[in-house]
Amino acid sequence: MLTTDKFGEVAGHAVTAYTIENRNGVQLTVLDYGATWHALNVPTPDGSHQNLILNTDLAGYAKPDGYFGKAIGRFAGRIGAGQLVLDGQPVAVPANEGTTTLHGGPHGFSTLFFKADAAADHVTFTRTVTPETDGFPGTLDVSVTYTLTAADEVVIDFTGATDQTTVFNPTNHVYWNLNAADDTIENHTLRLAAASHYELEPSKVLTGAVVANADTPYDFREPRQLGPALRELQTIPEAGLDDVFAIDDHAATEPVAVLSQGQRQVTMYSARNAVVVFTSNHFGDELHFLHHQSRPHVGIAMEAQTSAAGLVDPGLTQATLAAGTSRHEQIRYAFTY
Ligand code: FUC
Repeated sequence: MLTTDKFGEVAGHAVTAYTIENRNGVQLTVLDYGATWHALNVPTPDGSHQNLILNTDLAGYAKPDGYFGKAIGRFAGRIGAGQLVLDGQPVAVPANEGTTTLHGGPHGFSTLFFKADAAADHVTFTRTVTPETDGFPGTLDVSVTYTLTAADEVVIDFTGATDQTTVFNPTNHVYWNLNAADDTIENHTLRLAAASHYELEPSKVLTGAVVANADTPYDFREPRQLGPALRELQTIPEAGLDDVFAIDDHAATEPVAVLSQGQRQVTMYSARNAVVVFTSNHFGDELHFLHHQSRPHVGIAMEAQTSAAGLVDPGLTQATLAAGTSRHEQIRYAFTY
């Protein structure tokens, strides 16, 4: 079942919210601004609903950081100055974090208005992103489809088709908080199919070095509570996780990440070779959420993507999309509540 509501206005553009409800009473709400995942309301034992993701209002979504529930592209994660090489040529792209291009730069997908095509169980957002739009080469036809299945899964399908060689490395920046009360994610348990992660420069671009996770706070190959791991990381400047995990080779039926708290669980499937895990480490009063007080570790983002390691090692999988080609990427989240 589909409901369409006026959500508000940003910079003179009307923003519409699309809510899909499945037969179990789960409600998925998405916005045409930033192709944003705004809410995942699950039924509670007392007959009401609870939202399992962090969300904000239009003023919050219009801020350049946070990326709450936003579609991210053309390139999820960080492209350091001079790192992008396409068809053997260095390509400059606009920076939005010092000299780094984060999450598609200042005019990435998260900032754009999309055309919506909504049905009973899915909403497709489409947009043509030109070099004039975001400063990346190639005119890219993008679609982002959110589907809520009867089996309680949210499936996000991204497609990109380009006329000139570019990059296509989309993700979604949803932050989870599965608690029934307003608490942090320190009581959540995480499993991550990753034997290693990438070393980062202080600017958080990759050095190219790979670090084994065994016997470190980064080892989530067996389910582990986040609180103790985050406490071990309080001595580093990030004071938590903001890391690029190298996902182990896995079958399509194998999840890349499992997050749980009590009987609530989110299981994430992706064919790609990296997940960035970010635990909202320095969140404070500058942010405003509809159902949570902003504070460190109020949410966890698990961003499935193609590793930025391809930018520093040409031998690794690249996010390149060749001229005249298209690609489909999918992230699937199965949940219990
Ligand atoms: C993640 C992080 C970044 C940033 C953003 C909001 O992708 O890697 O550091 O803070 O989220």
